[in-house]
Amino acid sequence: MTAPTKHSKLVAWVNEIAELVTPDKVVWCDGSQAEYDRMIQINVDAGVAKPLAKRPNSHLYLSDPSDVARVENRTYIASVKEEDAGPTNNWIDPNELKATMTELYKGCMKGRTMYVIPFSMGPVGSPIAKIGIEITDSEYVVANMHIMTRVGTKVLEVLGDDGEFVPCLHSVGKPLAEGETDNGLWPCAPLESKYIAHFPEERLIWSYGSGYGGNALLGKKCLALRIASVQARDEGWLAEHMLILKITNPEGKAKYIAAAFPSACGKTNLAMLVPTIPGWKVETVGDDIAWMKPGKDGKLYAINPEAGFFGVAPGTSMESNPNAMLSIEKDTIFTNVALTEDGDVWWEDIGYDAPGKLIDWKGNEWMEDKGNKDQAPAAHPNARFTAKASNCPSIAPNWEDPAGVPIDAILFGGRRPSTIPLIHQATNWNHGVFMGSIVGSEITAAALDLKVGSIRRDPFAMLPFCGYNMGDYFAHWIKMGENTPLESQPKFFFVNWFRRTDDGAWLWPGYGENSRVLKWVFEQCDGEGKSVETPIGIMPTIDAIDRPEGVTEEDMAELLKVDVEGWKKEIADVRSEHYPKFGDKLPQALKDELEAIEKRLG
Ligand code: O2Y
Ligand code: MN
Repeated sequence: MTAPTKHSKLVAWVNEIAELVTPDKVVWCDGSQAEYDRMIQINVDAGVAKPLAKRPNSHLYLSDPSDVARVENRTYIASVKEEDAGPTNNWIDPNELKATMTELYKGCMKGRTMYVIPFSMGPVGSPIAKIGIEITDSEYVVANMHIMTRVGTKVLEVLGDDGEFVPCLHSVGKPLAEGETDNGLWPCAPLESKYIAHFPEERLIWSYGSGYGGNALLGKKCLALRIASVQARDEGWLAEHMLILKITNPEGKAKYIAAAFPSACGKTNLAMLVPTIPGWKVETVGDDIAWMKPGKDGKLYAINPEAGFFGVAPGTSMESNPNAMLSIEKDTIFTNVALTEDGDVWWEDIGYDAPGKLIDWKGNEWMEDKGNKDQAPAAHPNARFTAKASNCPSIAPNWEDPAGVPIDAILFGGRRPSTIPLIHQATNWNHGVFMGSIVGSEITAAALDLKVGSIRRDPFAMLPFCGYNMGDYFAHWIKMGENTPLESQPKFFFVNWFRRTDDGAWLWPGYGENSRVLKWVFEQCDGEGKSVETPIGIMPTIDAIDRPEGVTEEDMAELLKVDVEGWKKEIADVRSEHYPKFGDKLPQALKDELEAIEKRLG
């Protein structure tokens, strides 16, 4: 196929890769519906995808049991200097890694088609958007990229003859012999030859051996976070693991909130929240990634670089997230959920019992056995839906505004059963950066490296996604504050929906009731909330947030208490365990914040 572009650098790269990976043919993707349908049909014919009778234009894929999630221990930041990857990333010398991977790539697309996917992260042509070109041998990846990004000819038009793009090379690492097909099996390579590699100085991504999610849809975590975070540092903006939501009060005044939470804290649920407070509206701009750039007025303007949701299915129900459930009624790719006899999907905590005999994510027959607490789940815990943002009933009408939306507030949060109150606010930008730097969730089940009850710190929820030294990343955040006029700065908050009583019961109902907390955030942005200064920051007065049903005055007092002893332990942990990891890269401004809060706690 001749290249549909005169971009000589792009054409040369595509030819160079084709020579290395020796596919049977090369196809340039145009982003059309016909192309999407073709990709799915190829997979259906090969037995790796099933049409779902109950959901129009929707399909089920079951992956190989070894290829079910991002592989952090096979993910590398191959910066020229090891120090630039920092203490929180895996590093291999880039020349060594390229040599290893080049050997793996040799002939790896034999028997397959090599697809060239031009894609835009962000509305095509937006001044905040970036263009990537993904080469892949996976039809599943092409179809998912159609949903998650903007793909095709229009992207090549914006790229022109010499525009900048991020080359993203992907292979499942499973060449086919003459006449061989996938024959119902998800193609991938064994764990020890999987590599998810980032070359930050070259703005280059190489992925080998996995066909799943963040390992293979290279626009998402690889480009929009790891490589973009490096671009953002160099160009003076922010690439963040944050949802973006629009909240409108009963008078019709709107504000925009970005929020960072570690995995499994309900980011997608918050982005699609249905408020319980009358007259208030929440709309979705994005559920996972925010790119924020200073506008002419000094404010940060954010776009969601993605065009879809790659959401976790288990736990998603009409109760926890009705907007997500409605988004996936059609045009959806499901991965590793269970299949019902009548051609629908099912997963744990979908809100109703399994309707009879299922096929589980491993392809075996499965009957729900409620008496058996040890029954293996029907859906893999990291099973996913890939759904178009435009199919989401709560999508904000301006979610694709190329100029972005002005950010009024930034939230951080984690799963913290004790100590951290329902909400507190930073007194200034640097205090906000301090809050972001200590984000984490409590370990509730034995993990390899951490004991139950300890805090797994995940600064800014960027631990697996920062493409450079996290100490330098903190410094970049501090610098962004210095460059943002005080009156244009967003307000920073720390929220915690996950407080429990001593008996383990939830103190706060969460979900739609979180709108009560967002209302206080809204009011604080206007300087109208009822608040009080405390040693840990600004907090709501006891009557500032309306109590939902079931939350007593005592519960509220507990939720808004400053647990001085707990905080002293928290801060001691930051001083002795967390901050030392960053050595002399830790900015002085954060050392100052640490000292200041220590002093305030007495
Ligand atoms: O396991 C994967 O490959 C997906 S990870 C993911 C997907 C969507 C949004 N966020 C995440 C994440 O790990 O933060
Ligand atoms: Mn995420």
